[in-house]
Amino acid sequence: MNILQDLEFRGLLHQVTDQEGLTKELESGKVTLYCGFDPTADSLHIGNLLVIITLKRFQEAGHQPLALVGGGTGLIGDPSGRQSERTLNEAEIVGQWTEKIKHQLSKLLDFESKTNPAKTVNNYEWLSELTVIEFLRDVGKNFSINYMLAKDSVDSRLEGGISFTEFSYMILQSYDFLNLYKQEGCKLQIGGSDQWGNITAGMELIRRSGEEDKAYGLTIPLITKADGTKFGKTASGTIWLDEEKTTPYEFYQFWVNAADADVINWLKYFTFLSQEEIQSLEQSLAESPEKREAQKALGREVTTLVHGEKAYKQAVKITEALFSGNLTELTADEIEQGFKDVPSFSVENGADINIVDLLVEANISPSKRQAREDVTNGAVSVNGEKVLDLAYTIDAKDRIENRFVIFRRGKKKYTLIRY
Ligand code: 383
Repeated sequence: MNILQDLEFRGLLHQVTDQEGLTKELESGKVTLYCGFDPTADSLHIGNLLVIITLKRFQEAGHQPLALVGGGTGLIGDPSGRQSERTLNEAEIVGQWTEKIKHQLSKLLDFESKTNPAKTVNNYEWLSELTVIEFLRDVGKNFSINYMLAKDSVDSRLEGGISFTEFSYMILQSYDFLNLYKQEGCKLQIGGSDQWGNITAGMELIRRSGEEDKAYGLTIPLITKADGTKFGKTASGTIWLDEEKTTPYEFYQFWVNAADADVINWLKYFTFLSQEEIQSLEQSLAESPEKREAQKALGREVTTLVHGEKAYKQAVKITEALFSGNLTELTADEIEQGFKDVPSFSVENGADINIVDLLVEANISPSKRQAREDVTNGAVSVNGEKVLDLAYTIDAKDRIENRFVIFRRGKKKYTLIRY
């Protein structure tokens, strides 16, 4: 199976220019391809992950990926797929985000390969050197306004309004493609379906610049969820690739909670499991959906890819501890991850305190009377152990690594006491 057939099997081929020509090109040797990422935040998120994984698939098939960070374009703002004008971020901030994103990308592709190592490039390097005269005279002359107005990214904004800045964005992305074509022999640009207009504009610029060889474009589909809600967002917000913003445990939870109707597609999209392995998970899903084998495999593969084996194992450990209620094995760091979304109560000085008093003070039980009742009824546990003694004192022995005590009232209501 060649790379395009593999992408097709996975449902990853949305649009491609001259599939036949590209197939020949990919079969006749190493092709250099690129995808760009604008620093619009301090981290990439799972909306970017699919195309990064697609770059990885090309690399595994022997081709050479360039990951472009838009240090220049990030200062301008891509109108593609957006209903309204972006607010510009400070240049200094964009510079910091560029470095962060470059670092994230460098962990996801193989930069050590002897034959086809990945490379990161930053378009600030050449865009910041382009003078306005050159831009208008040499580059802009290749774009007709009519052509630009017909692009979705512009057309869809004509009514609501679009600045000259965002209107010009496609020219910059096109110039990148031309530049990488000349400097790196890069013949293929890939991206999400929102990037089709920008990618084909770049191909047009390369053609008009009288370059001999052809350039190609390929897009992958926008991920839609079976229930119609937006992919990559949960109640607690965007799923980021930065572990400081979304902990590996939360990241794992996102995948493990995939709906039955989505999970097989996501296995195809986001994992390197073979067709056979995916088929057998599909069978397991049909026969014993309650085992959630497909979801667990998805969680394992994607979490390991992004955060590594150790973080994946830790995420499973936290999940199991929370499920069984047996919390004694968890370290303070694991508690921090697993209980991020649980209400917490901070205690300034770690003085010893009676359990009933603490239940009231930390708003776990609404009143002293109720707190007593909760304890006697066996509804309260401390670090996973039921406490029935009204005279019990919470002290150093209960503080996990001197930082946390975990309370549970009833079946599921957790509160984290922080010291
Ligand atoms: C900049 C300069 C280039 C080529 C591409 C770019 C970035 C591009 C863009 N991409 C999105 C982004 O950065 O805005 N103009 O947030 C997203 N991508 C990828 C994929 C996606 C797109 O980073 O569909 C989702 O992740 O293409 O929205 O020379």
